[in-house]
Amino acid sequence: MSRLVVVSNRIADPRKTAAGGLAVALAEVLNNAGGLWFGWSGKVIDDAEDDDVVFQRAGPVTLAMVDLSQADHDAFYLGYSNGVLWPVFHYRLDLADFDAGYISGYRRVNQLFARKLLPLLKPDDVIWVHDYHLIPLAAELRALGCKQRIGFFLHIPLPPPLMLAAIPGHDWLIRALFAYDLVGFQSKADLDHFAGYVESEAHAQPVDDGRWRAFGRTVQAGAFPIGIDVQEFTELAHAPEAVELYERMRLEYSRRKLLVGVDRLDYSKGLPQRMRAFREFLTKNPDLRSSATLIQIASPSRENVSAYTEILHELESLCGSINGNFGELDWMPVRYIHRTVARARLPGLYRASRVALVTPLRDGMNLVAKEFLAAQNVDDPGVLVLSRFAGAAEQLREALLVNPYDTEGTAAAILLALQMPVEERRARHEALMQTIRRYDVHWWCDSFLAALERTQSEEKGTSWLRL
Ligand code: ADQ
Repeated sequence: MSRLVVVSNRIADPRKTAAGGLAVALAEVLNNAGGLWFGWSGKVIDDAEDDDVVFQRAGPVTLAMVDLSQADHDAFYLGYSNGVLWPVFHYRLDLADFDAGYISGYRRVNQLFARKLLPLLKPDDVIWVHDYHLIPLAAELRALGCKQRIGFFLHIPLPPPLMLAAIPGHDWLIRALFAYDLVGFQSKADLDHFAGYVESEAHAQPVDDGRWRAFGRTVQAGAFPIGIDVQEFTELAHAPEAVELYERMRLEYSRRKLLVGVDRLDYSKGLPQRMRAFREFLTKNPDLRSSATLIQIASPSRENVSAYTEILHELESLCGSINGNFGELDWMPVRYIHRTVARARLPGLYRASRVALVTPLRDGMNLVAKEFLAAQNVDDPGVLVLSRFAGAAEQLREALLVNPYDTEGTAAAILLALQMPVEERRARHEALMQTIRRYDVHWWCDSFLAALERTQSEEKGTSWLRL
């Protein structure tokens, strides 16, 4: 069997998956199959150029890590990845900083990764590259002669062709995707954007189902919606830490229904819009006011990127004014917590909540939506209010789908969710559970890797890939 090599910007010890999300999903694949996980160590040092790869053994997995210099970190990570690709891919051209220096730093780090990774590879390795930080990695590896199968998965959305075309160097970026054997997206919408872009901008020809030919090369692309480990998360909901939190919340909020939001504090998550919708709900339903409390957990994220400080202040001021205007001596409508909740406690919080508000303006998938469902009591489940702009909305049709820009519509959905009879809650929850069980994280890994294995091998010349 081939060895699996996973490459992602950040890596984590797969035996300790405290962070959730991508780290948990990748740990899952690697722990099962064993293999190599290559990425940035998280360390920024004065001069990383000649630094060696640091290895660490973590059960069946070898972690291989490189440090970044301050200049590379600033241009690659802060500048291009999070200052250009993250906002544009989340449809926020207004927040992108197209400083011309960033793209060369982005390319430099991808070249550094390729140079350091290449000597570690075995001939029949299968390489799986993750996310927007590393789009050109396969092209850089191919330029050094790498012939192994390489797959790429984009965890965030791909915007429509014209929006993509606003990025200076967009053609370079998308051409680099053709160095992969398989490119995976979270949703059909993202795949359609890819097809639209390559057909209109790169004059690519659709070859057959899911394959496109351009730049003298053929690439396979598909939608592989990421899932969670439903069984693991359900078990976590019954473990002591979650149960303890659940019981404490139930006691403290015995007279109220809880609404919950759990997000990284990011402008893509629609937090101010969510607060405005909740304010609208409180305004329109004075009789229900003191019977509902919204707990919003927003974990600190990328605090050295300026757009993030702005969203932090906006959210704080909205929560403050809602509590100031609607609060009573014995009731505050919003509890806003600017911290990460330990993964082991999250299911307790989800289970104690009647409603989850998962209302991003744009999201690749959103795993919180799936975790909330998995943590519910099947006899008395809560209701998922989900943005139609989350990748998860393509799959989770039985959730209450909302347009997060529509304050009144979202407020109406909150009311509906709080008043939904138990029979309807059960029926919706059962249908949603079927979907998340069927398309869980194991399905995601297996189907992506099987599709990568099936890709037809093609002469992987190196010359056309020079960017
Ligand atoms: P994220 O944008 O980080 O991930 P999401 O999928 O919602 O978003 O969450 C990832 C994980 O982080 C979840 O397991 C969640 O429990 C955890 N998490 C989020 N906020 C937290 C908090 N405040 N405290 C504790 N834990 C928290 C990116 C894409 C998503 C995509 C994932 C996986 O942006 O669209 O679903 O990758 O592909």
